Amino acid sequence: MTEEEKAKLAEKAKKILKGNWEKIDDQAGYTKPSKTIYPFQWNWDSGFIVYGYTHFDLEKAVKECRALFRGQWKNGFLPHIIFHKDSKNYFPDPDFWKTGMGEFGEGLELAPKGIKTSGITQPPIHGMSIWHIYKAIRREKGKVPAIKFLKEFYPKLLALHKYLATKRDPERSGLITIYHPWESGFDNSPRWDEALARITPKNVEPYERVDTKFVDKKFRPTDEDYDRYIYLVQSLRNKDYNDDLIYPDHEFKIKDQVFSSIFYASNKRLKLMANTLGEDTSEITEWMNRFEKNFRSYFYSLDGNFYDYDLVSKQRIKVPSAASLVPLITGLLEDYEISKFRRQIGVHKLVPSVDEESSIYNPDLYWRGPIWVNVNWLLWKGYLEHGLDLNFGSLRENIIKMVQKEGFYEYFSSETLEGRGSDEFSWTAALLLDLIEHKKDY
Ligand code: 9WN
Repeated sequence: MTEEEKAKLAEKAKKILKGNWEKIDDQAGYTKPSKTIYPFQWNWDSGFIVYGYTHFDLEKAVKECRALFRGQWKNGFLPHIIFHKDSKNYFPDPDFWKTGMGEFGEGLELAPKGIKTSGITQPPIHGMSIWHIYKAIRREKGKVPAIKFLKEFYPKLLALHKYLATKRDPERSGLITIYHPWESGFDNSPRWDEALARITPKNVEPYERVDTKFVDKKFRPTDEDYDRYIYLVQSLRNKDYNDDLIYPDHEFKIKDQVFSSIFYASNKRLKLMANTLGEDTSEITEWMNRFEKNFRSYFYSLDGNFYDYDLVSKQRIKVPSAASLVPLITGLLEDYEISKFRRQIGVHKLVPSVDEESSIYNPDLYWRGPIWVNVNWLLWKGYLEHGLDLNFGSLRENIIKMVQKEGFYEYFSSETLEGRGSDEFSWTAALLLDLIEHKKDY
């Protein structure tokens, strides 16, 4: 690809981010993942999106984080959606989540006042992304503004990590428990099939899906999936999103290897932030030690692959998927594991969300086979985390080529590479920019 072609592609990416931007006030704003199907601020999308802004509009990167953390709850929990503005184009909407209303109508104590949010979270990538923004501010504007930025966000991040390390890990394993497939970010991944099949949705309120108005139903989760998604939200809502009430008998409780690996990678940066600010690092070190001690005993199977661990069935979920490669992001893997991962890369030399040889693989269906840019970017980051070269495994080059040819889609058919889901998708644009303009984080 010529420099001129790269520049042209980068311009397109910036244009998409600008088009999906929503100003809130002079201090904050956010980027809708997509103009049509996802009209609010999403948690892990924002983490990916700010990587893009660091390459051309640092102020927006900061404003995006500010908007996101305005939705943070008093216990540190960071919701997966922040509904800054109204829109009829999404279900479940704030009226369904009812995070502002406790059982006795007094309002949920923990939820922030005056801002509507969902009641579940998403992979905590913000230690990574906030450290990345800090480095960019330091490079471009100097030490003083960079430290000011860290001082604003470090306490918020620490509160989020403390919440995860306690309420979502009462076992003190260093691995994080999710309550809902949406918390994984890999919604209808076959990783969750068995756990969902055990659940019989009861008393599901009548609801109407909106997603299928924008994207062909055959590329989205099924109605049976949605019934379970909604049932699980109702179960959490019935307990006022109170972890102490939820944890003992919630029906979907999984130690997610992607979520936990991202948590570890974020803790690495959180520790660097603490050192930079002269803060105590003992708690963060403890969370990292727990992960290092336990991630293999929970996730690593004798067949040589990493899998999620189901706390209800007390078994590893042996589904061959891209998630098994994401522990790369921790930087803790051995050389032989990295070479094994390379052999699992698909026909287009990009990693499909489910292994191509598996009987459940579907090249076009959402998280059940298509190629996602964020997942491949995470794996590329994982290579860098192990000190490998920027172009190792050609992932970087192949993601760029795919987007240049097919467009900035939400996901891509892993058979034909054709774009699927929403077009002008924000994280595809942002991560493409990051791949093109890459600068070292450390
Ligand atoms: C539910 C916004 C989000 C992503 C998720 C992706 C999809 C939502 C949905 O879109 O999930 O959170 O309605 O399908 O699976 O990873 O954060 O882009």
